[in-house]
Amino acid sequence: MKTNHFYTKPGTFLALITLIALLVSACSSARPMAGLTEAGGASPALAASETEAPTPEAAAPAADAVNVSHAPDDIPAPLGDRPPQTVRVDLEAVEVNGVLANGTTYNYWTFNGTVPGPFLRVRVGDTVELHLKNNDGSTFPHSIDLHAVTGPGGGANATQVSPGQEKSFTFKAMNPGLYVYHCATPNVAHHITNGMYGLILVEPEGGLPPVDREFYVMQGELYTRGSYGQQGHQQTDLQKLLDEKPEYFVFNGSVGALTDTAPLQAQTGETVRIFFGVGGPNFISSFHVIGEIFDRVYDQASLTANPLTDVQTTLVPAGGATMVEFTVDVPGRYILVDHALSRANRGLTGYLEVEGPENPEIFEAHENMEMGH
Ligand SMILES: [Cu+2]
Repeated sequence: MKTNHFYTKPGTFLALITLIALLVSACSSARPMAGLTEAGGASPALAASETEAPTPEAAAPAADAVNVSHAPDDIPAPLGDRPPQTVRVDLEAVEVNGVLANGTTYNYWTFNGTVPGPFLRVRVGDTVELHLKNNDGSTFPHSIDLHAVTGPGGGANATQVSPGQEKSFTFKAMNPGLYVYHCATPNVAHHITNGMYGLILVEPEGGLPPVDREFYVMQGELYTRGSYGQQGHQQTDLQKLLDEKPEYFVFNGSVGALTDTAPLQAQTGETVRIFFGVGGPNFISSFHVIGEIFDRVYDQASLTANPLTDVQTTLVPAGGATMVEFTVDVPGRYILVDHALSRANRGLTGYLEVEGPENPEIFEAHENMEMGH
């Protein structure tokens, strides 16, 4: 395993505890697909999520489970300095069995099959024609509320759409910023925890300052009947959802999405921008990158206020976002966490892997002698 660059100040008890917690988490986050292809039958209890029927033991992992996690580097290119225009956005609500963790599957509800949904990118002044289709294989109606919308329900009223149907509405992007969108069909918390959230960036006039790398990361939590790590196909536990007692916390939809499947990657000397949002539905994030300092935090995802500078950890509310920027100077593995670190033991870790020449002027580990006993 690579050397972990955790804290530059050695020897504190807190750092040691953090190290142990993260190592445990990192070791448990591997998620090979083996075992997921042996289960018989398709989609056991696909539509049972809204029922109260008890399932004392989880069914076998869903044989058709796919990777639903959105790749963190899958972002549309910056818009540049273009004038406002009319933009058509097509989204589709899709209910799909996905891999939640190693040997554990879950019936996700998604926009376009991924968690989070597509990263939408428009500019201030654009007129957005939003079409929401509900896949004809769906069991439930779905909808969309974009926080970038000025209008009733953020679009939710106009888009309550039954399986196999499509609805649409038009809005003008009035305010630049980075906004959460989510399904807003009751029970809304249930639709969000199942994966129906994403981010829409409304670029300010002239666009954002150029950076070398942009990443898309969202945090959410899941409420399964089985406890964290239990194998098999997991149902939603609506009582745990109501009680706000999640079993899983995840970046981009699943355990291991940003560690084993698709870690963030950069080269030394590059500037990195992370679009970070919290789908939730319930928990705020104390977003932190271990071993880095945010050079700039666009607090509350406000792109028109001056950014905060030199920030260690930033609060992101449920249904909120932030944009952070920093330069990576030293090669190694940097770990994305919510600094409420118990959550790292419930799946909430991501890696930023930085490659390039060592930079001993900024960081250098010493070759210490082993202490004999
Ligand atoms: Cu929905």
